[in-house]
Amino acid sequence: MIFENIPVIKYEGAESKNPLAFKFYDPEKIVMGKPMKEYLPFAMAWWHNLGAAGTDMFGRDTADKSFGAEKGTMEHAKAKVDAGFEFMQKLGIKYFCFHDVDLVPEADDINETNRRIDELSDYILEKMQGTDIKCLWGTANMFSNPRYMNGAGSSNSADVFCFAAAQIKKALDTTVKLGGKGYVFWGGREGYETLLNTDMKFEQDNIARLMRYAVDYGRSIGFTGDFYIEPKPKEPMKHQYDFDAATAIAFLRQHGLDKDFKMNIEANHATLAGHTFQHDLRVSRINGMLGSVDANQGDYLLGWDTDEFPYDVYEVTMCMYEVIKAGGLTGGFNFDAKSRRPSYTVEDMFESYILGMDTFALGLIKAAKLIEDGRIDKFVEDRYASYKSGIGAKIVAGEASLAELAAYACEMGAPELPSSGKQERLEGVVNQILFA
Ligand code: XLS
Ligand code: CA
Ligand code: CA
Repeated sequence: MIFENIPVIKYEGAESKNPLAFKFYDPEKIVMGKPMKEYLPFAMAWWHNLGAAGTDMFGRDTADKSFGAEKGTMEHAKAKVDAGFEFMQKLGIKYFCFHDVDLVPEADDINETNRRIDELSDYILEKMQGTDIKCLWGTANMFSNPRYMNGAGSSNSADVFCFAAAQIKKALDTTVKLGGKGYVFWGGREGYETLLNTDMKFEQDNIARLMRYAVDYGRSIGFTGDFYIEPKPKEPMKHQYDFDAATAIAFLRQHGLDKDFKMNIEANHATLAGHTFQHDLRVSRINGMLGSVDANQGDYLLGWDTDEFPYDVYEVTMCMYEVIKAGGLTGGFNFDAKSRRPSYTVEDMFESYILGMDTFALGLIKAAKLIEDGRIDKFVEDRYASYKSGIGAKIVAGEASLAELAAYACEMGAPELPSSGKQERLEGVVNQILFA
């Protein structure tokens, strides 16, 4: 046992003051006809939970994530597996997500890296037996190594493009081996620093080519899950091509990739794009492209990707509203989040996940209430009532002509003002649902 002093985390209810207990996440509790755990397929992010130890631009690690082994060795890679499985089992988490190089230390030669990945994924498979833990999605890290300084699919170097292909192939093989439901492309460095040296069209076409090669290969080895784009507007690049959900969806359609891909929406990325989390979820949902969620939050005072554990119940309620309306996720909720640097203890690892899971449980309960209450949905429905009959119905049916609409308007003189948006009333309804 690695986390000897940590018990199995149980639901104790809203009155509990035990930091190592759930206050709201009650996996069997029925919400809108289904147990909570079915609405909330949580996943552990290998890189943050088992890797990130607090290093930032100004200082080194604060947390000890050695798990009793020497970092950079295969023993350490295996210790991370042991720690990860004990962690997930104690919290009742059923999924994990990984990058290739989160699993094993990258070697100088890719053949050796691949051998290590095989050895480690065998070990993970062994660990999976007798548990109901599975892989949610895998991905390849095509942004950390200096070779990717100009991106992977968008690199000016064809050799780097091929290296990326090799990493994707192995990450896909491993995802399939671990029964993964999805495969993620996060843009990483697929963007540019200056247009003075950039052929934007060529780079975007090449990213699509890399994705097409990946889809064809994935399908050929029996991968039936979804590929995901995870939009992000900037960081590390000044401008990233997968700016937001709308941009990524248009890109997929332009390149004929929209049948194989969906969105993996990360809260902190949506807000970096100048949207709310709910906005990017809504854009994905109404386009039938909402696949999975990277569950975290940003800081409204900071302009970068802080990957904080979500505590904002308002934001998460709106997320769950979109998820329920979408009929659930085919993917899950991956906590792409890290404890703050001064929260460096083992207890903090668990308390961070408890916070995130409780926040999503609350969000689910409140979103269900919002829908059952019906006032918001009814208001939106009624707001467009003028399109239900008369000239409005004709417009929607596509049976009018511009000349006919113009004649209608000229006869009318001037339209009345549209009905009030009642924003403040609706905001009050949400507060009432959240706090009454
Ligand atoms: C970085 C991204 C990354 C992806 C997976 O900002 O969130 O961690 O989720 O490559
Ligand atoms: Ca992410
Ligand atoms: Ca992020």
